[in-house]
Formats: sequence, structure tokens, C-alpha cells
Amino acid sequence: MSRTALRICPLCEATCGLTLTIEGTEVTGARGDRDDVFSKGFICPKGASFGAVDGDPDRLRAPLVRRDGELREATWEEAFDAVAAGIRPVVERYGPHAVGVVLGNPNVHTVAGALYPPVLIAGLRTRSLFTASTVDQMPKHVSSGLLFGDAHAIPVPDLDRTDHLLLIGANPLESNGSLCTAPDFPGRLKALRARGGTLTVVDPRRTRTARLADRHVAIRPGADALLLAAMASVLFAEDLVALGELAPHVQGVAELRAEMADFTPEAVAGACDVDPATIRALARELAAAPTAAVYARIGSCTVAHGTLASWLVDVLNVLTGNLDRPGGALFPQAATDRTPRPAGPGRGFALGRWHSRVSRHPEAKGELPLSALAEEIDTATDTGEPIRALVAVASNPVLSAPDGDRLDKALGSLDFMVSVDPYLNETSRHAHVVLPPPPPSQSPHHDFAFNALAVRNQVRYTRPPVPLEPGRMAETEILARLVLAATGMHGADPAAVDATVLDQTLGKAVKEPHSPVHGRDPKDLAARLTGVNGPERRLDMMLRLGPYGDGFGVRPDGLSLDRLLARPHGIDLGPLKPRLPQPLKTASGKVELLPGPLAGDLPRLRAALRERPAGLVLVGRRHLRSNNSWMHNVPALTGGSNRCTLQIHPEDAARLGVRHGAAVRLKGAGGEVSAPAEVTDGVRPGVVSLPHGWGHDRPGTRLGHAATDPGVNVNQLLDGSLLDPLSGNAVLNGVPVEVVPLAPPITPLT
Ligand SMILES: Nc1nc2c(c(=O)[nH]1)N[C@H]1C(S)=C(S)[C@@H](COP(=O)(O)OP(=O)(O)OC[C@H]3O[C@@H](n4cnc5c(=O)[nH]c(N)nc54)[C@H](O)[C@@H]3O)O[C@H]1N2
Ligand SMILES: Nc1nc2c(c(=O)[nH]1)N[C@H]1C(S)=C(S)[C@@H](COP(=O)(O)OP(=O)(O)OC[C@H]3O[C@@H](n4cnc5c(=O)[nH]c(N)nc54)[C@H](O)[C@@H]3O)O[C@H]1N2
Ligand code: SF4
Ligand SMILES: [Mo]
Repeated sequence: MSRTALRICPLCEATCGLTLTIEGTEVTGARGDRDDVFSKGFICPKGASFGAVDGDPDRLRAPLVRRDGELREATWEEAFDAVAAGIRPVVERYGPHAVGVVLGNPNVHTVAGALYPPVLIAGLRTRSLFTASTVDQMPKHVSSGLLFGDAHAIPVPDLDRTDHLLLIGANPLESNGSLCTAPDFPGRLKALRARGGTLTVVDPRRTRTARLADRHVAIRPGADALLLAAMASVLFAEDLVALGELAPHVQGVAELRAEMADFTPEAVAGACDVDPATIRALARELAAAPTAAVYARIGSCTVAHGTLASWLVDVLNVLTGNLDRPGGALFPQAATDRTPRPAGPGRGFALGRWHSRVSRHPEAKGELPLSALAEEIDTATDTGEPIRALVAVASNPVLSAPDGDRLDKALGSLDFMVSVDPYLNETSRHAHVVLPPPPPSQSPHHDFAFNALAVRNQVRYTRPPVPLEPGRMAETEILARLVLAATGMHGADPAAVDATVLDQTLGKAVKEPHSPVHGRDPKDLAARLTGVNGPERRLDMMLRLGPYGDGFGVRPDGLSLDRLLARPHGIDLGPLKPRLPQPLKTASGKVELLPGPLAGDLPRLRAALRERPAGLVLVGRRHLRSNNSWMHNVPALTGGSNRCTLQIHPEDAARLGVRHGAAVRLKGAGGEVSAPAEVTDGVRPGVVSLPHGWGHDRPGTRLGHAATDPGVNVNQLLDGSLLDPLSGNAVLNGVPVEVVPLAPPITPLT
């Protein structure tokens, strides 16, 4: 007998509601939930393969503990004993910073990843924190921190209402969107065109998204900040700046005007390889559109001027009056956001409160650059202790961060490493203990991170569609026990972790004058929480304290976990609304248009006006059926066009003697890799493209299918030295490489 159950898809940022078909404990089918308030039935090939991802036979079923050099199955008790015995002596002997924490992308797709890592980091008091953010969107956090005073205040393009979208360095037709949660992003772009709106795409590749656009600008990689600065200079020069209702909330316009003056279209044209007339047209179209939004993603972040580009995106939204207005770029308001405080000056955003030990990189948002993880382990200095123990949660930096070979060696040298990971892969193979979470069908879901980035305010929660199999432990409990084992409380009841968080949060809330629970008794509030376990009670607390919450009875129609459970397809909370000045936490209480650290980085951008790459530069790409480094083990999601090939323009191929399908060698600062060439005019001349997340040929992994077509690790071409200085973000795009044909062909393309 089969049954159906609802489950929000955790496989990308679109957060589609799925209806799963379940036989026994096995997911045998997945379709889009037509009644989902947000995704309305949309599903992509990855979501449709939910069952195959979930049921991958290579997923680990029991913890692994290293004994006599080998990872062997063990009990949970043995595993956590080993974690406590591995981490505590390092903390006691070398101090908290000798324990590193590395958090990978899936943490933003799990309930456990949202609720426990902050407790772990606070409990360990380590400054050695590394996450996928510094190979991704850290520039956006830093620009938001400086502009708005809050690194998490990220404006989202109002996709469904805008008249004009300028989309830069993003390919939502493959990625399904990022820092802009929108189920059926492709459909929403088509709807924009259908209602007479316009779409401009800036991308060195003619992507599927670019093919949908009214205008495609094939910019030279790494040059977005220059292009955007030139657009700002045109707005000023042609008197097109119109802040409208934003004006009272913005400071620094005149100072910005002066700084932008020399970034004329003529000055940037050579570096961008975009002609001045096109740049003027881009600026004029943006200014002329009744409403418009500038939106940029990973192609504009993972570059040398990532923070400047991220900042200029919002500068253009401000200068054209599009920030915080319907049809422009707005700040979402999620149901689990903290109780909005009254508008007014805040503490602002500080960068560089401490520095990495070896290369003295400034922290950003409490994190050090993932690019520096290897050297923080393998390099001694007299300024502090190297990292000797590492906690990795949902992270595969051997493939996703620069110079995987060096990191691979460094991880092998650690005194102790624990990985919370469902797979024995390129990174977890170095662990002394691997703690495998259950598959998604056995885990609850709520989008703590992505609801705050969604194009519509809404809230959904799904309980695990399949009960935990015997011998499994929920990832929430795994992480709670990990917190205890790592912080000297090994063996305590994991519920104590949630209880402590509830106590602290409620204790703080009752003291806040703007809180709906001001002056109440935190113990009484805690007693009112519902939910079958600690994580559910924490969700209930956040919902009830949040902007739509029932305030523990103060607003009887407000949200609570019970209310949400009664609406399994979710609750729509309406379109995005203007919110300024409330989200601003800058010292001035205004949008600070030209913050000091950004002004201080402009000389570097000016120097880039004269830079021209001598040879080829590398960019990445994503495939619809991929997900970073961990979905190549699912047969249904591999093969066809989802392959690790080097895309190269026909002119470059002809010049270098590269034939379609023949192997080529790529050389970069960090090493060499070989891949079959795919000659295509889908990349612009001077640019080659290789996807990331491949290179599944290391020994000691258990990824049977991925190993049959391993691909190569593009990040081996990087040596980790190229960073955006303000954010510490790795430069992954626009990197110089050399391409050499290899004879004879290895893997002919079919
Ligand atoms: N060259 C290049 N490199 C890139 C990028 C690029 O565009 N180009 N993109 C970068 C970006 S944007 C990102 S976000 C990073 C991603 O890089 P990572 O943060 O390393 O993430 P993944 O590669 O997705 O690996 C996720 C790990 O989590 C495990 N995992 C999967 N599901 C779960 C779960 O439910 N719980 C737990 N605990 N673990 C789970 C997987 O087995 C895998 O080991 O890569 C970056 N690297
Ligand atoms: N199918 C699939 N979906 C995913 C993922 C996945 O691996 N596969 N990963 C998820 C993650 S972690 C993230 S962060 C998001 C990322 O989501 P997106 O940002 O949409 O990522 P990409 O599809 O890599 O698109 C980036 C585009 O930037 C272009 N580009 C490269 N360099 C430059 C440049 O200098 N300037 C400009 N203007 N463009 C440039 C590339 O050609 C590419 O088309 O996707 C998420 N969704
Ligand atoms: S678009 Fe993303 S969230 Fe939606 S079904 Fe596909 S992978 Fe899942
Ligand atoms: Mo990402």
C-alpha cells in the first residue's frame, strides 16, 4: 500500500512543496504540490528525483569511527565518546581557536543546520569558523552590512511585479535562483516578459537565462563592478538619479557622485569589453522603467571586486528609487525573523574584528575565508596555534574550496576530525568520526534561511514524512549531542541544549520593550510552547515571537506552530512590502551609500580600469541536475549534458588546436587538470568554463556511481591566494588559466 505525504524540497533555494509517494519507508515518487501556497505545483528534475537522492544505497546508515587507521561502523555512543575524547584535549591544551568549525551549504537546507551550529560556535568560543559563505555570497553580506547595518538585510528583486530586471552573474534557469527564493524562477521570468516587462542578462556565457532575455551583455569576467560603477556615473551625469520616497532614508549621495565621476562608460569599456553605448543604454533603461530591480548573484560575488559589485547593485537600486518599493528590490519579512525593533540608529557593521593567524585576513561576519582553511591547519606561526581538530558539518571543502589537494593533505594531518555527513566522500574520508544524518524523508523541514530571501512572504513547515528508521538519529539530535560532546558536557541530555536556548531567548524577549511578551514570565511562556520535541518548540517560540506571531496570546490570530501544522500547504503572508527605515541598523539610521571600507576599496577598482587579461580566463557553471559536490552519485541526475567538460569558444579552440571532444590540459596557479573540450559559442571568446563539484576519484570514498564518471576538481586550478579583500570571498571566476591540447582524445563526446 502506498501513501502520500508532503515535504518541502531541500535540494535548492527554491523551496518547492512536494507530494511524495511512499511505500513502506521508501519514497517511490515525487510531484509538485499544487496546493502549496508558494510553489503551486512547480517541480524540477532534481525534486522529481527526490526518491533516488533520498534512497541512495551509498548513504551511510551508522556512525563510523576510526580504529587502527580504518573507519568502521560503531554505535552512536561510541561515536560521541570518540568526539568528546578527540575535541576536549585539543581545547584544553591549545585553546578554543585550535578547534576549527567548517559549515557547508546543506546547513541552510536543514532544520538542524539552522538551529545548532550557532550554539556550537558560541559554546566552543572558537574564532576558527569557516563556511561556504566565503566561496559564495559573503560579498553580499558585507555590502548589506555596510549599506544597511545588517549583513542579513538582503533586498530581493520583486520578480512578480517588476517591469525591468537587470540580472547579473546568475543563471536561474539552471540554479533555480539564489538569494532570491522563487519556486519556478523560469516561469516568473517568462511571466515578466509576457506582461511587457524587460529582462537584461549580464553573463560571459550565453546561458539558458540569457537566451530568455531582451538583451544579453557578454561581459568579460570579473568586470561587473566596473560596469555597475559606469552605470551609476551615467545616472549622475545625465541627471537620472531619482531617489523618490527613499530620499529621507539615504545619506552620502553627493559623496558617491564624486567617487563615480571617473568611471565613465568610455573608461570602463575596455576592461568590461562592453561598448560605451550599451552601458549608457543599460543605465537609461534602468532609470526609465516604471519599476526595476538589479539582481546579481554568484558570478558577481566570486570575483576580485565581489563586495564592490554587490554594493553597486544596491546603489543602482537606490539611485533609481527602486529600493524598498513594489516592483523594485524589497526586504522580505519572514515569520521567524526576530521581533522587529523600532526604527532608529543601530550599532552598524564591523569588519576585521580579528584576523586569521597565517595571512592576517580580516574576519567578516565572524568568519574567516574558507580559502585559508588549509594554511590555518598546515602552517605554524608564532602568533597562535594551528587548527588541530575540526568539526565539519555538511561540508565538502576538498572539492568546493580552492586547492583541494593541499586541504586534503592538511585534513589528513589533524589530531581529530568529525564530519556530520551522509556520505563517505572526499572530505569526510579524513574524519576520525563520521556522524550520518538520516535522509531528508526522515527529517522535518522549515526554511529558516530562505524565507527571509523569498519573493513572497509565506511560511511552511513539514514534519518528517517517514519515521526514523531503527538505529537512525535525527540530525537535530546529532548536532545537539555534538554540541555537548564538544563543549565538555558529553553525556548530558540533548534536550538540555534546546532548553537553554529557549530560556535565553525568552529571558531576553521579556526584557525588550518592543517585544509582545515584554514583562512576562519566561517560565510561563516556555510552558506554553507546543511541539513534539526541542526543535519544534524552538520553531514555535520563533513563530510566536516573530512579526506575524501570536505573541503568546497577545495577538490571538497570530502564528504559532499549531496554526502552521493545521495548514500543511503553508500560509501565504502576502507580497513583499516597503519596510524602510525599520530594517536599517547603521549608526546613522540611514542607508549609508558610501561606507568607508567601500570607498577605501575604490582605488583598487580604479587600477582595474587598465587591467586586461593576457590569456584565457576561467568561469564556472551549474547544471540543472547538479548540486555542488554531492549529487553525482545519483544515476538519474547524471549523464547527458551534465558532464565535467571544458567549454571553449570556437575561435579560441581553433587558435589553440583544440578539437571538440578531445582532452585538454588546464593549468592554473594551484595545479593542473584534464577534461574533454566542448567547443561552443555559448561562452564568449577569451573565456573557458568548467563546472565545480567534480573530482570523485580519491581513494577511501564510498560513492559508487560518482566514481564511474569522476570528472576533475576545477578548484585545483586555484591556489587560494585570490580573494576579495573586504569579504575574504574566494575568487572562483575570472581566474587566468592556460589551456593545452592533449592528444589523443580521451573521452569522445556523444
Ligand atoms: N569553482 C567553484 N567552486 C565553488 C562554487 C562555484 O561556483 N565554483 N560554488 C560554491 C558554492 S556557491 C557553494 S555553496 C559551495 C558548496 O560547497 P559545500 O559547502 O562543500 O557543499 P556541497 O558541495 O554541497 O557539499 C555538501 C556536503 O554536505 C553533505 N550533505 C548533504 N545533505 C546533507 C544533510 O542533510 N546533512 C548533512 N549534515 N550533510 C549533508 C554532502 O554529502 C556533502 O559532503 O561550493 C562552492 N564552490
Ligand atoms: N542545479 C543546481 N542548482 C543550484 C546549485 C547547483 O550546484 N546546481 N547550487 C546552488 C548554490 S549553492 C548556489 S550559491 C546557487 C547559485 O546560483 P547562480 O548564481 O544562479 O549560479 P550559476 O548557475 O553558477 O550562475 C552564475 C553565472 O555567472 C556567470 N559568471 C561567471 N563569472 C561572471 C562574471 O564575472 N560576471 C558575470 N556577470 N557573470 C559571471 C556564469 O557564467 C554563470 O552563468 O545555485 C544553487 N542552485
Ligand atoms: S527547483 Fe529546487 S526546490 Fe524546487 S524541486 Fe527543484 S531542486 Fe527542489
Ligand atoms: Mo552556494
